[in-house]
Amino acid sequence: MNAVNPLHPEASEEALRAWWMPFTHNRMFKAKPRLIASAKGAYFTLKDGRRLYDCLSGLWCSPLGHSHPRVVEAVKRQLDTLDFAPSFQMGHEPAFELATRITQLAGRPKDRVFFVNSGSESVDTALKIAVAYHRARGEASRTRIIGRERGYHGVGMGGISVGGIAPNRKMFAPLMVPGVDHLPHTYNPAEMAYSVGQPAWGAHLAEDLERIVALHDASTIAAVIVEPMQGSTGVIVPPKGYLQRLREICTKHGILLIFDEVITGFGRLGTPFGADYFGVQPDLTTFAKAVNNATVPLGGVIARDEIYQTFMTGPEHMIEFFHGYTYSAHPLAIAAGLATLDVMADEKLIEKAASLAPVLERAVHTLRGEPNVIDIRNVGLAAAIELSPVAGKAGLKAIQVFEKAMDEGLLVRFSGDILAVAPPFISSVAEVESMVEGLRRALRAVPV
Ligand code: PXG
Ligand code: PLP
Repeated sequence: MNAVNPLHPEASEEALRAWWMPFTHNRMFKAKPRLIASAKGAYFTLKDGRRLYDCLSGLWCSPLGHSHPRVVEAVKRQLDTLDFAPSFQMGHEPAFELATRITQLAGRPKDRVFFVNSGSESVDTALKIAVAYHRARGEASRTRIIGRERGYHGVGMGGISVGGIAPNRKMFAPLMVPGVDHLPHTYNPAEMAYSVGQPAWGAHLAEDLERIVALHDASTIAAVIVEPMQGSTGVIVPPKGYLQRLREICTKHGILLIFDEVITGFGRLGTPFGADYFGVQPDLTTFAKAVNNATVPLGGVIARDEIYQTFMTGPEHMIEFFHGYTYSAHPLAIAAGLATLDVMADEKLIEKAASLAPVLERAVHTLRGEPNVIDIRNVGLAAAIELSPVAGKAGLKAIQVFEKAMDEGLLVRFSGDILAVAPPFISSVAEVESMVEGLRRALRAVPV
């Protein structure tokens, strides 16, 4: 039972037994663990001493790099002042300040922010706001939510219901929210493989929303939820004009448009939000991850003022929205958020992401023609490389490249047979370029 791992003699099977790890091949991992000891800037240091460039900014969440001194300092200071504050019927000032700063960054200073602790909670919260909003307006029949194939909206019951990734859904069918339908995803390799940035083909796929509205009737539909760019499924970039068309159809039928900006929020596309990049404004925005560089869990929902005002009716002694989490607006998470937004502004990191985006774009598309590569996609400071699968063993090819990339000093992300990269904004041009060269060597090291 207590087999000793030669790389990590301390990591006996027994020592690794108890933690049931999330979204991980637990048995493979525990047979050959990869243990992170520390992180600084754009690099992780493993327990065995190896140093890895953090190609995905953690899990898309640490654009400032790890342990940014100003974020660390802010959290330490907060810890000495106020470690926890109840947010039910009490409040602490920094949370109000961060909410204001987020609405300013979003260019929607009248909007309101509801704080939660993760992207999954932000999605479930947004869905509840959408359904309750229509009910408060006297349109209680609007309950249906439209998600999208290949969408990832976290792992809450609402999120998996509107999400479109089969393995995340199939085991949990009886737990899913009823009354959900899905738009088709927009990926079509025959029409868009190797597109540089947004594909030119595919705006017409938004017309499927009209078909769904015709099927169910607009009076039954509360909201449409989409990621502006589908991140988790492997950087599927919306076709030019597609999101504009979704917006038009939603407006026409009184349907709320929710952008899930858990990945695209706070600079990943080189603009504050994906909404800014694509020039389309939603009614509700979910965010998490980069809002506070992931130093302490934090997420939230940005709501148009009109949505908030719709709840502010009824007797004043009544709670307007029966929802919230023990840790909503946790002081440590809020402190990290304020410091993160300060650093982003002072170090012009969103502009930095915008300036690195063409560097990544140019470099990553040079991988076309390398072994196993069947598509390359990019937008902002994010890219995906899709690999041809090993026959009958989906996902294996990506694991092989992932391991070779580790030998090259790179921690990349894979999901299915797709590799994803989204480097920290603090990266240099040389780091982004050498990441791609390391990936090239990793690709060449794996048999076709
Ligand atoms: N919505 C979107 C659009 C996301 O990308 C969530 C909701 C859920 O957030 P939480 O904080 O509950 O995990 C996400 C999370 C990956 C990867 O490798 C992506 C996510 C999480 C972990 C890994 O692509 N997205
Ligand atoms: N379960 C129980 C028994 C609880 O008392 C609470 C919160 O009070 C929860 C779940 C929800 O926890 P959280 O507010 O951290 O989401």
